[in-house]
Amino acid sequence: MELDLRNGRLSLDVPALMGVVNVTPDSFSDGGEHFGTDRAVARGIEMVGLGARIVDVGGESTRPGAPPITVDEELRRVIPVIEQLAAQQVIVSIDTRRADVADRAVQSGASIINDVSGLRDPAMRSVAARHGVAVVIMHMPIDDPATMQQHAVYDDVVASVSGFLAEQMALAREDGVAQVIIDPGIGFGKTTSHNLEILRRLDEIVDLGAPVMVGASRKRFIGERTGSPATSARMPGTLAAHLWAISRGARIIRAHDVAAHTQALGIWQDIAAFDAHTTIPSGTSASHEAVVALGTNLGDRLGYLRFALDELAPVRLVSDVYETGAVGGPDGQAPFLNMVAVVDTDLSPETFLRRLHDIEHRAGRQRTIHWGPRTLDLDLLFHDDVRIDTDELTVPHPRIAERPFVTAPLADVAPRRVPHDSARPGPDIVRLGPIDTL
Ligand code: HH2
Repeated sequence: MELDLRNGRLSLDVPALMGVVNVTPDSFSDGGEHFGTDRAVARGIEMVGLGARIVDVGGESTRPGAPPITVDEELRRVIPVIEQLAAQQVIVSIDTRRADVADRAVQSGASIINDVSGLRDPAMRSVAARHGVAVVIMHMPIDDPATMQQHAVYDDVVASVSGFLAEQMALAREDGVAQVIIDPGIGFGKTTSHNLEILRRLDEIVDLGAPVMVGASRKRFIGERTGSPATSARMPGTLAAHLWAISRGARIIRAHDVAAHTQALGIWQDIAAFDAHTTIPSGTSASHEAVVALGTNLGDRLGYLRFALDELAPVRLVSDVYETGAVGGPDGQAPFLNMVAVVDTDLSPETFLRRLHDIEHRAGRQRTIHWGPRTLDLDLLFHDDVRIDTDELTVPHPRIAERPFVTAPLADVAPRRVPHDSARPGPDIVRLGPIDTL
């Protein structure tokens, strides 16, 4: 499962974290913390560093009782933040109920529209269709946060929510919206019992077929069940709700506490990967996405590349092959062949790295001359979006931006991962074409 976004593909094979940046003075969860453009941008960038793959930017609080704001005020809050985050290759979603705000936000670089009113407004559907962006359709019983709690009355809350989401999905598709994410709207016009029931039966919403997003972060039902009124004290309950949701098939988690979620999801993932027969629900996979750079300048260079790709299988994507002048090392080295592969693996970054070394070894590489000629060099560029900096391993690979022989093939298979400050490829980098044609 993946989203095809304007700034690259976002795989949902591994559940994705969406970090929340409310550019508001009054949100129930983090009101005032990120108010002001600079603070909001800095928090968004920080969240990406901590493992968020999407940053959700909102300018209007949906808390019951929050004072309404004008479209101009909402634009003034969110647009500069979106522009600056998008300029740094961050995948941004705009959390708004207003088509005009969504339109401007997408023009400023947002690639997902998160509409808590569930795309009820036809103008919102037409903005999404016109720009070809993904949308989050969220359930709330009426499009009015001020009175939604008075409408928390259902015969069967899961049936009502699923029915609404199915209808809105159908309308969205009729109107040409390309990609839809669905969200049951935890806490929106729902009592504590409703929220618990929705989470318990989340698989019924997953069965609708679209990627499911869940946002239970710091919400009131957690405070109510745990007797911890302060929103900032609700993280443990939030993690429990979100891990439950993932094990029921949720693919996107909207959260304020990104570092804690990255750790929790990582461990969930590790456990799931160890025994694929027990904890992984159907329709999900334990796979990680590893991005590997390949290089060779000695002997049967194409043969070594083919050997490596066979060993790395299953390989999801391969770049073209590039011939590149040697950088560093002794003078007069032969040119390299370089490529980049995106690989599915259940292994942790450390174990995967050992596997790369083993493949290099079996390709006859002698680690004698530093930066000297080599039959096969395999570098781990990325492992999902984790960040590791130990003596043995640094991911993302620290020298990607300064190596055009890496960024040129990387752009073929994972353009969103190319650092924005990368050196430009020069004339000594020649695209030879797909490996099957060489
Ligand atoms: N929850 C909130 C806001 N937007 N969007 C989706 N798709 N799903 C959610 O569960 C969701 C959402 C409420 O949380 P927060 O943004 O922290 O508060 P506020 O609306 O007061 O700004």
